[in-house]
Amino acid sequence: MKLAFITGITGQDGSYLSELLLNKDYKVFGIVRRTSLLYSHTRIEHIRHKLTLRYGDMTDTTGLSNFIHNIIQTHPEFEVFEIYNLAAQSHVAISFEIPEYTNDVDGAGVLRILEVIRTLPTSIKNKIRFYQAGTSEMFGAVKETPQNERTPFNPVSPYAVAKVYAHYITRMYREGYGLYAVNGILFNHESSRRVENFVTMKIVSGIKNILNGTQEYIELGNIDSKRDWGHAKDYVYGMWLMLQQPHQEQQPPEDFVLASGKTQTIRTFVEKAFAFKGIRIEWSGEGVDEIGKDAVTGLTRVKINPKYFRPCEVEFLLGDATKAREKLKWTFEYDTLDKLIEEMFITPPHPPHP
Ligand code: NAP
Ligand code: G4F
Repeated sequence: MKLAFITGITGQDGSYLSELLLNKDYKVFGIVRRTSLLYSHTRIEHIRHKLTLRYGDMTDTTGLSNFIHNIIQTHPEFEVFEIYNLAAQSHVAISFEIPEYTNDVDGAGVLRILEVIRTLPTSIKNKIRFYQAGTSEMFGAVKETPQNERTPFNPVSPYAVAKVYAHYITRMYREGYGLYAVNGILFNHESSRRVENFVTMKIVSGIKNILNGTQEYIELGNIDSKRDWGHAKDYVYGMWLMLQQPHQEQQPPEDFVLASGKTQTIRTFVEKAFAFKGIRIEWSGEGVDEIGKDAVTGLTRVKINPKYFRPCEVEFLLGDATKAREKLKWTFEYDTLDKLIEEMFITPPHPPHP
């Protein structure tokens, strides 16, 4: 029996990873947070009946520990138990507003899980594999281009600083205690399941609203930063591959970058997304006064609003995933921004319920 526990199971990546693992015959467990709304798990509603969910929170050691122990005790015959730590306050701009909470969840939360694993009996611990959801944001004000597994980190947000802590504590538990614990360093990945406060979905839904007459224009912050975008479905496959590396004492598992190897500005994303709906955007003005107009109608469709600027910005990201391609044989289906944009437009945000 193969077991998997996913923190962050209700998130974009958690939903795709759950689908992948269920298709591979894993028994999948996850924690969900208690909220005042009864049902806010729209991304996993279609597979909910196949999942074992329990309330939990990355800030609550007891709950995490009880759940992990309970899974092990009720499945004594398990062959392998993979733990994917995807839970995070994952919004960079919001991390400047709630830095302490972000640190607690994204940084200390990882340590809480690692400690639970470390203190298990050796015979059990040896069958556990741990994945930590690291991020290209850790490269921050980048020190070299493209960024790979050897590029030094230079984080510039509370989110990224917490993730750097998570990266090193995961590595330390691997090197110091021999845990099978790996860091994925994943560049931006999006999908039709992305929420609208990330820039890609904000643009896609803004365009949909403009076309149905409920919105006049999209307000954005820095449109000249560059991102290396892929599709979440391809990236969760890479996470799974990272936990399938051979495990020998002399050869501990390794960390991997997942990236598309292409970088584009937010401005290009805007132009391509409008172009997908047959609208050409013409830019005029400068700085906060810059606007994007529909080249045919002359109507303003994009404005700059400084409220979306960040105290520190990651201006440029471009990943080099050579190691993952060569060692893990990782491949990705969504190899152009156009394909990604098309998927974001045409697929309904919530998978149909059974
Ligand atoms: P997401 O959609 O924001 O999902 C985050 C998940 O974490 C949600 O399930 C959320 O639960 C959960 N969560 C948040 N705070 C929690 C807490 N205190 N306790 C327990 N669960 C909590 O993020 P994603 O895009 O799927 O990303 C998954 C992971 O990869 C994150 O760690 C993110 O930082 C990292 N990452 C993402 C990208 C990317 O481009 N998407 C790139 C690199 C790394 P609720 O549904 O209750 O909010
Ligand atoms: O879509 P974003 O908010 O994503 P960001 O900051 O790159 O973070 C995402 O990718 C990381 C991997 O590198 C993950 F670790 C993280 O969890 C998350 O998934 O912003 C992208 C860019 C930024 O430069 C931002 O300043 O778009 C710029 N931007 C311009 N206007 C905007 C907006 N971002 C948002 N969210 N909203 C705007 O209105």
